[in-house]
Amino acid sequence: MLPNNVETFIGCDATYADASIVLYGAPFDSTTSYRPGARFGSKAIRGESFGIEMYSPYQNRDLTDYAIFDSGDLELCFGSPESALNVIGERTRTILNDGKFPFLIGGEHLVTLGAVREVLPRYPNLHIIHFDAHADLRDDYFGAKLSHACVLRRCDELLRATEPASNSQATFRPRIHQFGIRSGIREEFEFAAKYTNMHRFDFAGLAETIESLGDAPVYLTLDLDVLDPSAFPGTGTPEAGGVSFLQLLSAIQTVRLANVVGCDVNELAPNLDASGASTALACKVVRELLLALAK
Ligand SMILES: [Mn+2]
Repeated sequence: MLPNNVETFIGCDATYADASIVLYGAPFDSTTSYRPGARFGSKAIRGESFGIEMYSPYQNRDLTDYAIFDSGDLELCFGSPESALNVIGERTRTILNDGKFPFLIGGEHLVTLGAVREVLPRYPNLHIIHFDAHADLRDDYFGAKLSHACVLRRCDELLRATEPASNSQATFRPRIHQFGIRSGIREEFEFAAKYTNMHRFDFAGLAETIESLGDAPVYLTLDLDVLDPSAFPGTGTPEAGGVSFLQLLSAIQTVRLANVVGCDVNELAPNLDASGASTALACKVVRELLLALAK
């Protein structure tokens, strides 16, 4: 008897029954507005994860200490964003129904919507923490409502559709908290001023935001292009002026203090960085997030 050739993210080989965290990949980039390649992100992260260690000297924690299951990549229709979102949603729902933590790896940023559609009904008081270079608050992108440039706008619609009546205009409290944002059209920034808690350029204000949330459930969506392109060039829409890897690690340690109920990491396009350093960085971000969120 020989084992099957089954590749997982390094150190994530628990059985599904035992696992508290479930990884799932969404290899989808059909709405990417500039340079494609994020469809290869989840597979590259899984494959290259064997180039990093399971142990984190930052956290003194090791992936072997936790039960994490990697369910592999979903099969998604590249020609139909709605179909792809449905498949992502089905997998998210299964993971949540089984009492486990959904950890999605993109893919482009639109994949987040598939997960949030399922996490929100379970946690009606959900807040979203959003790390990104881009506001992603366009109402449409050349007429398309389902685009990675609109994903937080679609999430905002979902959140505000479930807003309790007590949260009236006068006392409105945003439930989308954005950090690192340094790109968008004027209308997105005007929208953010009204409806989201946007912090430009870096993570200033993150600790205060997390503290204000208390025990409220939080979904973390991490677009890796929040990083400076000097550290992370392998992405479809690089924006100069981003945060450092160490700043991002520090922010992850802050988010850890929140009641995080699901997360995703997206927008690695491994083909756009021939050195492989962007993929190696993404692997390390996934490891650090897993270790920070594992119970
Ligand atoms: Mn982005």
